[in-house]
Amino acid sequence: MKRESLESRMRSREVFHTLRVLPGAWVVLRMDGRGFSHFTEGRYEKPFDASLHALMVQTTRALVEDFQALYGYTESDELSILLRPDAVPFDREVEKLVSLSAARAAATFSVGASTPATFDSRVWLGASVEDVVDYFRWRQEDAARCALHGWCYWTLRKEGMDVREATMALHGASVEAKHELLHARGIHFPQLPAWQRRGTGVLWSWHEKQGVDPRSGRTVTARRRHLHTEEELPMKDAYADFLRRLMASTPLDT
Ligand SMILES: Nc1nc2c(ncn2[C@@H]2O[C@H](COP(=O)(O)OP(=O)(O)OP(=O)(O)O)[C@@H](O)[C@H]2O)c(=O)[nH]1
Ligand SMILES: [Mg+2]
Repeated sequence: MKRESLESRMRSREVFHTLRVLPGAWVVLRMDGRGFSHFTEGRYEKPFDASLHALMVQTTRALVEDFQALYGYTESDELSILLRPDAVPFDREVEKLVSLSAARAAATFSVGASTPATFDSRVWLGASVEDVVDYFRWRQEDAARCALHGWCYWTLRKEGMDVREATMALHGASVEAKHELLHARGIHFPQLPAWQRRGTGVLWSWHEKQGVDPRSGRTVTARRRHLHTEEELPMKDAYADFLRRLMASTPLDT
């Protein structure tokens, strides 16, 4: 009797454990590297480093696989995975979703980088396909804005400006002025790698595989699913269409 009451009293303090994401909602989990402004210092090329990007892609692929997500997207030190409303694991428990996604991101990244790194994770809920389209367009716009700013800032820093001078020089500068700043130095922003300006997608793709049926000895064709990394994502309206097509696909297509 005493044991039971201790058990239930202690369990009752797990106040967030019953919290679940809404049934029927699209779920995005977004993970972000903790303190990466500092972590990347002296380790990775500024403003962009292909090896850091490769690690983020590897981490995104691991999350898409682990959570059987419909889509993964990464830019800078963050990644998002999209879960279908009817395919949210862990019985939609918020604590499980955020803790296990952050843990998986940190574990995958850290093993790849051979040094400990941590990620936070949060839940975003979408009520409709168009909500989800807006979410991913928002993250892609963030990627584009940060890439342009980062390129300008580090170009000025590498020319000898200190933090304050570079920050002041870019304060209030328009998008056109930033493009011009880079152009004057021979950097054509639209020609920089797409992953830097648009981010990178991870999605499932089907291929056919020929094999021999051991019982009949006949050649058979089987459909196999593999993860595809899309380094040349479309932008704006074309990206919205790409996302709508993805969400309209049946689980068998993806
Ligand atoms: N050197 C380098 N840094 C990068 C690269 N990609 C992202 N970063 C850095 O990662 C940081 C990401 O920004 P935030 O997530 O806002 O900052 P943070 O320091 O991680 O802070 P919290 O996320 O709040 O913990 C920025 O400072 C970027 O400069 C890269 O390819 N190379
Ligand atoms: Mg971060």
